[in-house]
Amino acid sequence: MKFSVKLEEIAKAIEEMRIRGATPIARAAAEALIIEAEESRASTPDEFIKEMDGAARRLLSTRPTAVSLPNAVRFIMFRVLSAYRRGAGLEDLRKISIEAGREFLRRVDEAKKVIAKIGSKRIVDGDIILTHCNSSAVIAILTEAKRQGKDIKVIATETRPKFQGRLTAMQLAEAGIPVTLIVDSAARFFMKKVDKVFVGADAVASNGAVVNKIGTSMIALAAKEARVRVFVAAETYKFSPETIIGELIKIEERSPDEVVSKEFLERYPLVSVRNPSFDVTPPDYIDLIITEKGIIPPQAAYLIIQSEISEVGYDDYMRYTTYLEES
Ligand code: RUB
Repeated sequence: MKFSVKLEEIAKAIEEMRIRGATPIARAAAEALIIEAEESRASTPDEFIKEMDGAARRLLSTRPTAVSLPNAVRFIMFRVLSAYRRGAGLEDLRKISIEAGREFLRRVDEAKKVIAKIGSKRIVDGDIILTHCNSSAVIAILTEAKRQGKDIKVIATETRPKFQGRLTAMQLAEAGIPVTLIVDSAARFFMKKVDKVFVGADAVASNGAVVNKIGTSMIALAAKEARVRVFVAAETYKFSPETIIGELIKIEERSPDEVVSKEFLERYPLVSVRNPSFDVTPPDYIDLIITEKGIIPPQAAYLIIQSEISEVGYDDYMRYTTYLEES
């Protein structure tokens, strides 16, 4: 498969989590495809499509759970392949790829602003908010609430094993928001003091189930027990179209080295480590999902997916989905 060194660098950065979080991953994928199109040396439409296709497949192979990644790739490749099928020439295909990539990035940035505005309305003066992992959508909501002059406090879980909660604590502190960092297993201990839980999403299924950092479902369970409302911030490009035809979202399992050292495992061969990176929170444990199209109950996730698909037409959308799955 032929694609540029730059694209390989971006793919590696996603794999190794130097670029992480559903939105940054989607942005990086769109940027990588723009660069691939800009710098392509292909001399025919066939060669160009082959190169873009190789690039798309490499990006898709990096991390399996964040649906924002296939949705970003699909947004761009769907438009390029449709033009190719209509007989577009090389320069047109290049232009269409770049423009589609830029359009996706514009939508991502716009969605973040709208979500920050809509989500911040759900926060009132004095709220204590618990969050898990590091979601750029949640950070945007909390910093917007702070900008509006609301006096809020945040409890952030450290998020083992990669400690993304430290990033959250740093980013919120820089925005002037007081943060208490806790170990993940202290979430239920503190839940009595919490007014609202805000988390991000890597994927939203058509039944409203939310896939997010491992531990999210336990936090949602503790929140339900304590009658604390759970809000999920999820741009519409995190909704999974495949789930309407019964596909399950793949949960990434990462290396045991993130949990214990190789030496430890060598010393104790009877010990094994499991390291799933995400879990599924059922819709019953989620109060509302905040999207850039408005706030919805999780049960309305199907409608969001349907409206995304109807923008390009169901048949074409699904045809391209199948095409990607064959990769
Ligand atoms: C990140 C994570 C985040 C979502 C949403 O996991 O679970 O909550 O991706 O993030 P990881 P955002 O660190 O393994 O990528 O709101 O920025 O899209």
